[in-house]
Amino acid sequence: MTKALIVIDVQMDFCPGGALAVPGGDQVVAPINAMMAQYDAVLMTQDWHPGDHSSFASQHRDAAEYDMIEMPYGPQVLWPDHCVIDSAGAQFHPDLHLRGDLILRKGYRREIDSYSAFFENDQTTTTGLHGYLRDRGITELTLVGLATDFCVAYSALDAARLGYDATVDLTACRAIDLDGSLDVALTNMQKAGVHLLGGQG
Ligand code: VGL
Ligand code: ZN
Repeated sequence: MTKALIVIDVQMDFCPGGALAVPGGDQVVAPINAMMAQYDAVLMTQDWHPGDHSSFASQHRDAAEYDMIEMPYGPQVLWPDHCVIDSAGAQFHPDLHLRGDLILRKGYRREIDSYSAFFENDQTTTTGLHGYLRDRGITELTLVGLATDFCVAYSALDAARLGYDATVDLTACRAIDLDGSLDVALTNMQKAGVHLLGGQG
């Protein structure tokens, strides 16, 4: 059994003071650093959007931040501008150990958002991560990072659907919790057979 730690979006814009700050987002850094040595591989995702990304409320007339709109590929939350390519907010938290085997960037196409590390939000366009993990014989995944109810949950649900033994360690995750989205995400992950460790810190 080869196991990987997948560290989701531990970036400055998701930490306190950032453009899309997740409450307590910076508190995941220390536990994640401490976990790394227990894994055969450590992978990191980096939310990485062009400045005119279609998930930004600023790109839509008559729309406000956190509105839900219908995109050609399905419903999409409109976010504050965040994780713009090469900006300070897109950088990893400076204390995060970059003992990464792979950094996977996602959300870099203007037309489509990508919460999951495996598929963009149309749920069919692949990021290539499944092939990478298969090639390396990695079958067991632990997911941690930001945010529990968006990029962590979407990644974990796809991992379970693809047949990985998937665990989310909630002690090293923090949530945005938009209109009950955390409860929905936890329920969906439980139903999909994702193992949930620890409580929400
Ligand atoms: C995320 C909203 C927009 C996340 C990324 O990392 O959970 N959430 N982009
Ligand atoms: Zn994003």
